[in-house]
Amino acid sequence: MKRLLLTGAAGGLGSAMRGRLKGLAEIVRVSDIVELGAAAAHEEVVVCDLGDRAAVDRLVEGCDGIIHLGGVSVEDKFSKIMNANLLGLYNLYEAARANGMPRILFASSNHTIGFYHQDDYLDHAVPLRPDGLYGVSKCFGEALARMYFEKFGQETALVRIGSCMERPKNHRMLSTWMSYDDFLSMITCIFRVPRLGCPVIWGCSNNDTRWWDNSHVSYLGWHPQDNAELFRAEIDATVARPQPDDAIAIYQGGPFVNDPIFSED
Ligand code: NAI
Ligand code: 15L
Repeated sequence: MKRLLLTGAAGGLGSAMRGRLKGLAEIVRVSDIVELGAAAAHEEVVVCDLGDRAAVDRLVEGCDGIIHLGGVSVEDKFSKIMNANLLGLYNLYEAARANGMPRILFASSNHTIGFYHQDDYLDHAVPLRPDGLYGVSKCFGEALARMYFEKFGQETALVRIGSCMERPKNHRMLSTWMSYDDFLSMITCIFRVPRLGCPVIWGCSNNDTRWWDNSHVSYLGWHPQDNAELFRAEIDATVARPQPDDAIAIYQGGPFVNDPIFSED
């Protein structure tokens, strides 16, 4: 691919993936609303607000693929979620439609289904059960992407990421964790498969206690290699196990189910 766009490049996941994308495209255009530091030799740096339609049009121009990580990533005021995750996503899809419909990886979230219990095993077709306004914004994103696929053929991978970080941090993440290496191999599969469509893909490693079934996307050829089980002894020794009646121990969305609706004041 000639030019790959990475949004949210200054964030936790974006900055971890930024340095790993070099082999995927000749040029990686990295973007965020905050400063991103100097561009590497293979990079272009663009600072812009996803809520700014004209800026997003310019951002997407000339890109052959998009990894869309930018946006509000936890529960927040509706106005903040609305700008980045609702308006921002609409702006991105309209820009893509005007610029040759580059394939998109949309960073959705397990918080689209956070009210399922941890003893539920989910496939891609289960009804949504978002655990807050943030989760609802990711449901909106999945629906928007699906509409652009049905209407225009715009391809998107709807990646419901569990917990993508260096290592799992608590007992829940022994099920939800996805390693950076596994995310990178997923990204590679998504941009290399001849026909992607618009599938939901569960974003977790090959964890012994995972809750999600990815058998419907075997055509991607993605085989996650890491397993959070390696960290169980360390987590048992260092992290207090939650009480059985605590949301963290009951719901797939963990603590997000307890978040309030934040006031605009
Ligand atoms: P993060 O909050 O660290 O990074 C998000 C980035 O988006 C930030 O750098 C922020 O400045 C940028 N951003 C926010 N509003 C913006 C706007 N209006 N215009 C342009 N950029 C804006 O989040 P993280 O952990 O890196 O996650 C990346 C993506 O993956 C997010 O969309 C998040 O919802 C999703 N995700 C991440 C998971 C994880 O385990 N890290 C789990 C599930 C989903
Ligand atoms: C998410 O959607 C968040 O963006 C991330 O910060 C983690 O909290 C993750 O889910 C999770 O559920 O662990």
